[in-house]
Amino acid sequence: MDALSAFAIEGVCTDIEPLLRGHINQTWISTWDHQGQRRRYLHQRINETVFQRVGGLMGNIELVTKRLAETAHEAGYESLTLIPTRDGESWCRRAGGPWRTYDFVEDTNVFDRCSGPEQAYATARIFGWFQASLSTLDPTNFAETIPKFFSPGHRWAQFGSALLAIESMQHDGSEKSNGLVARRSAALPEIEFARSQSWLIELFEAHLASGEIPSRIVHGDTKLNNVLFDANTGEARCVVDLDTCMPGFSLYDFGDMVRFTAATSDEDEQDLSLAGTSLEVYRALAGGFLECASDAILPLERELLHLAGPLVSLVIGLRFLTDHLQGDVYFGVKRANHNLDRARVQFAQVKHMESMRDKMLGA
Ligand code: GN1
Ligand code: MG
Repeated sequence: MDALSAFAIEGVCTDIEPLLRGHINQTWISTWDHQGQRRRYLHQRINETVFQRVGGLMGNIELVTKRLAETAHEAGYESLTLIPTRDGESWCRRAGGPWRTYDFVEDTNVFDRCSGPEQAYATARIFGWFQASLSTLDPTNFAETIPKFFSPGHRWAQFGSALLAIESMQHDGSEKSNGLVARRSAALPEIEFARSQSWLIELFEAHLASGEIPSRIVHGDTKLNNVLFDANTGEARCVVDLDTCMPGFSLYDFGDMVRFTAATSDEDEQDLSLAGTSLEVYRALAGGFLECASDAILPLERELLHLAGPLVSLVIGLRFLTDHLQGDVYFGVKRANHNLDRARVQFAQVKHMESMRDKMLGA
């Protein structure tokens, strides 16, 4: 792989293997031998359809990794280290697109499902530390690499546009149009459910528009599997996937953590009787996050904490549903109706959280 030679790595490359994770970028791990020492690196080809401003994206990551390197040691964590190119840049363009390289963090485990409150607490603490560390950075120095990425109103508008597009292609008779019309008919219950939840979008939009919920640098993808846990001690060690670090709002990070880590099923589970949210895990997440990020949380945000999980499940569910209605143009899919299945799980979580709102409020 020609791209690897662009990075300032010493030694001889002895192995390259793909790492099949994530919905967006392509990742490989390489092994190098340098004077008898073995070292590994993580290389990513950045998806330019999703990240159209790679310079801005990598500029954000440079700011974030620099700041985290200053605070990680004292907090007992590690941060990701970018390996520069031989020209001293943080990324390069080679055949096939833009590339970057990180030092590989050895001896860690990644989990797609949370083992219980203890692991949830550790996850919330590391993401809380992450956010508190970045809270002193000026959001105006960061690029918005995917426009309106965190805006609930924008996600709502994209959903509406997908429905309108299907409406307008209804009678053109092409195979593609017929397929999308059929998708809409089959997804009517989900479309109706989404509409019934518009109040949640409006509530957050109003607070964001008035500035009562401030703009902050967030992680933007606080899934449990974006935390590396030490293989020996089981402790949370390092936050990865810095692609969506950009101006957003604190409660998005908390809500995304609830959406994924407190989920009682896989994100693409087809048996909806398994989908839902664990109250016990939710409580552990709220406790850990408030302990570590509290300096960065305003009283209003504290008041809205219990609605952050439902909001982000709804927004991500809308994104999956919108992608399904557009013919799977954004998220990678591995089977028919994959995005619809994902949307259903998110909406089941919204429903479940709605049914235990009082308990979440008291957490
Ligand atoms: C995408 O590719 P991955 O798994 O890191 C998406 C997130 C979603 C997530 C849902 C840039 O993240 O916003 O929450 O899927 N990333 C982007 O699993 O859209
Ligand atoms: Mg991600």
